[in-house]
Amino acid sequence: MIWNKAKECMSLEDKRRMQGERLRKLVERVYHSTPFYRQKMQEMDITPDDIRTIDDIVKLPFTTKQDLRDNYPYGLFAVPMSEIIRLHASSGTTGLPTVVGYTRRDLSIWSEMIARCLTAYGATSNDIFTVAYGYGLFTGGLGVHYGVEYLGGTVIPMSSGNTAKQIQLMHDFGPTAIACTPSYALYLAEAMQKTGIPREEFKLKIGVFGAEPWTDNMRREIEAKMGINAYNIYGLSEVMGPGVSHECEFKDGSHIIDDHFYPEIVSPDTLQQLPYGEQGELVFTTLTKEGLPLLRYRTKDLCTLTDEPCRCGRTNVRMSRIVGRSDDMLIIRGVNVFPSQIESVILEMEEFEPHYLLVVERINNLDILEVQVEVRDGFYSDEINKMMALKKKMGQRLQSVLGISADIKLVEPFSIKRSEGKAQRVLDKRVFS
Ligand code: DLL
Repeated sequence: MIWNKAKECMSLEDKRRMQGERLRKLVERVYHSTPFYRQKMQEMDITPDDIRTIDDIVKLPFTTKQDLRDNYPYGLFAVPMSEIIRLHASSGTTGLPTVVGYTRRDLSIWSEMIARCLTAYGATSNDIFTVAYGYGLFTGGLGVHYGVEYLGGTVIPMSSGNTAKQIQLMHDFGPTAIACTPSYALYLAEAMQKTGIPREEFKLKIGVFGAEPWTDNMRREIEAKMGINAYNIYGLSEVMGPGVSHECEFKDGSHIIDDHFYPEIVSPDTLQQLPYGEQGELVFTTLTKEGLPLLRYRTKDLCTLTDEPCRCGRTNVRMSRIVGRSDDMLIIRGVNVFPSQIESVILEMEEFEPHYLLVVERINNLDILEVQVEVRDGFYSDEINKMMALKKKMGQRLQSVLGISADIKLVEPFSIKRSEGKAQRVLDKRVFS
């Protein structure tokens, strides 16, 4: 089934014409409503008149997370706050979050996007969804929630965590679909097995998994353990949230909702646009967004694109799985974490040396972050109580900055290997490809 055949199966010619028209209107709009873009375009000596077709997009400036941070919180919003009806946020490198705002129309488009995704996974209004993405500032919970309602399905707004209760309600309420991060799905699957309840007593058949990188091996494992069909959903808060792209029944790349988000692949080094098929950094222009429209937003996600037709009949451009990032952002239990956030916590506490190592592992399908940090001479002690207190202090501070817990390992001064070149501060032992 296809939710919006008119848009999802458009001829490439019609699509490009429509994208060109939408781009022209968008550029006109941001030029007049957002001083940031007007100034950038003036610096590049271009005006909205220079944008005629979608191919002219290469003339436009890029936008980065840093730009959003420099204009924190609302500087890039293109409408008055009276028109913004929802805010979300995602973490930033300095602890300042990236704030995104939505108008009523933005939210309605977002819900329709999710309805398109869920339909591509084979879901209908008869399905009951348990949404175990976090609710709150993170876009996962509420984004999928309203999409399920838009589809006409039933939503169980579980949010993340509390695994025992998740399993009990999955058993009692009989959801047919689950939305959460793939690593949590694996964790849940094993916890479900441990309860000893026979699998037939659960009605789950569809999984809506994303917010972090995962592999086909993980997919097979989740599918086998839960007895479901697992689908990829991709998105990022700056661009909208979950639903920017989704798989279909053929699971052969993810269809980008490209009537709303125009994708490009660029070289992270030269920023030149690359042809389809080549791997590079994914860049999106939000063709229709009102609250926070973005020109050529650099996602830092590395992948390839293709416009080969898909067997499902959809004609939109498809993206491969994300194979890595062009910056150092880690995604731990679905939460974006920059090593620099951890570094700034370490630097602001006098008890620690600025020498640390972050070790990320996946144990029993759960991401574990270990922060090894050197205790400053004079603060290092043989007394276990003192060390425990120090560990707790650091743990609480990190939890409040990152929003996730970390295992703290206090080490003696000079025990972390010093580097002669670029310091290696992160050891990510997880395998994504
Ligand atoms: O993670 C939005 C989302 C929620 C997507 C629920 C899917 C499901 P952010 O917190 O802004 O937004 O993080 C965005 O997460 O740039 C990717 O690096 C990564 N990411 C998201 N989905 C996938 C995926 C949400 N399916 C960042 N595969 C993005 C790989 C993903 N990476």
